[in-house]
Amino acid sequence: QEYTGIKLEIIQDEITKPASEKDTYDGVPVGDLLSKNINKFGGRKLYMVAATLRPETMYGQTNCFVGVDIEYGVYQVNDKECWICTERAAKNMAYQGLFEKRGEIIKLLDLKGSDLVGIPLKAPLTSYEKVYTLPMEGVSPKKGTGVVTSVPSDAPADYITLQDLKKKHEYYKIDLKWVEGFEPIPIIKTPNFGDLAAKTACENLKIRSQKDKQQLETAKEQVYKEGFYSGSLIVGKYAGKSVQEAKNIIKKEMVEEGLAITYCEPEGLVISRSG
Ligand code: ZZB
Repeated sequence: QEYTGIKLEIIQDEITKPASEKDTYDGVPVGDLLSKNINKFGGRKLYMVAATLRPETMYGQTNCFVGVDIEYGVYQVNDKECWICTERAAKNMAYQGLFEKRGEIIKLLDLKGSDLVGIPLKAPLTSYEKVYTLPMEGVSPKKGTGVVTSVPSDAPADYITLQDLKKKHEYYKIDLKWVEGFEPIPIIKTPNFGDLAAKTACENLKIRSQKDKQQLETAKEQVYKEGFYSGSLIVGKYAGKSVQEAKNIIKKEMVEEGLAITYCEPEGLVISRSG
């Protein structure tokens, strides 16, 4: 399976500001563990690396998802960058030559998804200036990087999770500011599902929450098909092009500009979101 790894840059100023000025998640100042260990990163920029099969949808990112109980690491890439992902993904990356020494990982810090919730990020191509890291129940530690970038216009699970978080922000212990005002952005036009395909699919199938796993699988398949075979972009440099045409061009450009990487997962080890 070939994914595009999208680099979402952690806004460092927000991490290093005094704890008293920070939002909190579950009673802890946002990014507390990172800020306490900031010297370990040697001034390198920190990126969350999200695995996607839909690089052409990056215009529609509204947030980033992690699993709160998933274990992540901060991995040294070179003298300028550190990436945050699961250890499993970091090892795959090392074997693919994405780090300085092939086959070798340098882990600078262990952390859990809950240590990342609330962190603001700069995401490539989207029109939101900053997006927040939020909790999602269905994130698999065994797929991709364990980090998911959220495109609620075209990914049913992302759409319903964002709705869930807005409705039940207290239950999920998140600050309303992290979700309020983040609406799905129409980026791809389709003949049967309109320009917010994920919303249409969730409504058609009467999906109410992120716990409707089976229905979400069905919605995902429908939206993948509709987008891939009949969708065309309505935003960005390639507006007017079909999804099929634009997908690889956009991916290639993002990789060339250092905004993304190609990340491959060994076949046979891929476990679907439904487990
Ligand atoms: C952005 C995006 C936009 C995605 C879209 C999908 C869609 P699949 O098809 O099951 O292999 N994803 C990536 N990693 C994980 C993970 N560890 N746990 C849960 N979900 C994960 O799934 C690949 C997609 O699932 C990825 O592509 C990512 O979401 C998410 F408009 O990235 B995608 C109709 C789907 N549309």
